[in-house]
Amino acid sequence: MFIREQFFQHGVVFFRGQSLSPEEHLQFARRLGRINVNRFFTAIDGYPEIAQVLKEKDQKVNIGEGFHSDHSYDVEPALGSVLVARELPNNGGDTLFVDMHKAYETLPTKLKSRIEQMNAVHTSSHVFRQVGKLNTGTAGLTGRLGNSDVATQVAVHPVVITHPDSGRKVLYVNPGFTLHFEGMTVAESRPLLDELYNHAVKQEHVHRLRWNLGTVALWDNRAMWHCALNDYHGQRRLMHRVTIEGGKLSHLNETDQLPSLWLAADANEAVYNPWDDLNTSLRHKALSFSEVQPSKL
Ligand SMILES: O=C(O)CCC(=O)C(=O)O
Ligand SMILES: [Fe+2]
Repeated sequence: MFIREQFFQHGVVFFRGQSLSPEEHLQFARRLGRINVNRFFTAIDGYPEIAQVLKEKDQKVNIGEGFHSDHSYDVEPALGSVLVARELPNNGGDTLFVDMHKAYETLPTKLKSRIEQMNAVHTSSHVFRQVGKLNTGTAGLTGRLGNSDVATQVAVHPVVITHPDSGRKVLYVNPGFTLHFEGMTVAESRPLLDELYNHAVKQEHVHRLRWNLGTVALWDNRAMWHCALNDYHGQRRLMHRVTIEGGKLSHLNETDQLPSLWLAADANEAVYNPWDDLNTSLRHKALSFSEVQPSKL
């Protein structure tokens, strides 16, 4: 289908002025693959396959404020998601997308060859196990994210993947879920990860989506990062998300080795913080550049 081609070419596709019912939302997503039921997100009433992405008026924390690729901690990361805007603040609440195919393409040749054979370890625990701790009443994530006890996923993926559908090379590390390079500690991995992340958020790789009611975004998790701006305190924002199952990105996770054995000695102390210096500066850098409009159908 035409949309599929555009989707794999651009990594993200936006549709304006839609009025999808929850059933139509699911039907559209099913055209691209099987539905993934998210372990951590609260579902909307009556639709276990539709995750609610919500920030209430009196809440300060939103979902997805740091740049990330959903599900990179899975051995078979999700293909992508279809997000529908149901209730929006009067201003703010945009979503940024970073084209990781372009980020790879524009890396200096020396850096490309340095990372070509490297692998990276991705986990869910350093992100979602904290949700319990953040559940400090309405200001936290109570009722929105849960199940922190099943945040045990560990996966190792090549730093440069060949995209299973487009066949193009993509830089596949992200500030949310990538913990360290294989064979290096979290601390040792920091400088190179930071260098790659700072390169990724350059002007020519960033798209900014200003939502309207009924806007639908379809993004490819293997080819894009995204980040939900949290600049609308005091207003409600409600999105519905349907996620589509993906597949393996390499043969790396097929060994008999227990996933936990990939983990570096300092992996358990790692705690994700979307407001730390790195994540804050990546957002600022991307924002100062983000007037580039995404391709539209
Ligand atoms: O609310 C958004 O714009 C995106 C939030 C997010 O990270 C997600 O739905 O995966
Ligand atoms: Fe996300």
